[in-house]
Amino acid sequence: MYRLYDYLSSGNSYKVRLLLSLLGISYERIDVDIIDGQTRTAAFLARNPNGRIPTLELEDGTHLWESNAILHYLAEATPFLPAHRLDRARVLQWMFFEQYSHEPYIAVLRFWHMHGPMDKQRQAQIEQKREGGNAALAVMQQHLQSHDWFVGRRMTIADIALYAYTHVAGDGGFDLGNYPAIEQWLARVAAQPGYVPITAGTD
Ligand SMILES: N[C@@H](CCC(=O)N[C@@H](CS)C(=O)NCC(=O)O)C(=O)O
Repeated sequence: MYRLYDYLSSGNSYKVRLLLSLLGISYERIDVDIIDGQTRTAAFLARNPNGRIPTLELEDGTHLWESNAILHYLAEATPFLPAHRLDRARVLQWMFFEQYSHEPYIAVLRFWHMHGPMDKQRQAQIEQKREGGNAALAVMQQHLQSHDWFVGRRMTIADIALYAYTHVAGDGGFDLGNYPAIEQWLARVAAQPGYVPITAGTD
């Protein structure tokens, strides 16, 4: 059975929980308190030298980390990863976009709002984070005005990667009311059989 090193409010971890649930795969969830530094212990660093969740322990005891790499691994040979070469590359395109142009703004602002402290150094970066996040949301809005999904005609791991922090962007002060096509896409994702909310683990 897979073992997921996890933290419930983490969107990166939620990507993995959501795909496992959509695929109907059961797993063991190990809670790692990222606020308490549990990702930086020697025992955890032996599993992931980068000291972050999500980290997935495979059935042979080896570990895989980086949320989007884990999604790619789990989605192999399922409808969540297209077979066609260009579609697969487009899935990666949106997943790289998520990590470089979306998550560093939207997830980081959410984390600062939720966990503080909002010190002077963070205050100085808020506007730049807000601009970056809104730029990413505008790119998504533009795509979703003429497409139901990010790649092809069904939900893929590109949608899961982008859904995780977009649906809770309001926690970081973003107004999704400015992005109606995104709101409609969020509802499509939430209507999928097997969908679980971000706060739902297996325990
Ligand atoms: N690029 C990584 C980011 C992972 C990440 O930033 N994880 C955070 C929680 S969302 C974490 O483990 N933070 C604890 C720490 O840095 O010690 C991924 O997509 O998995």
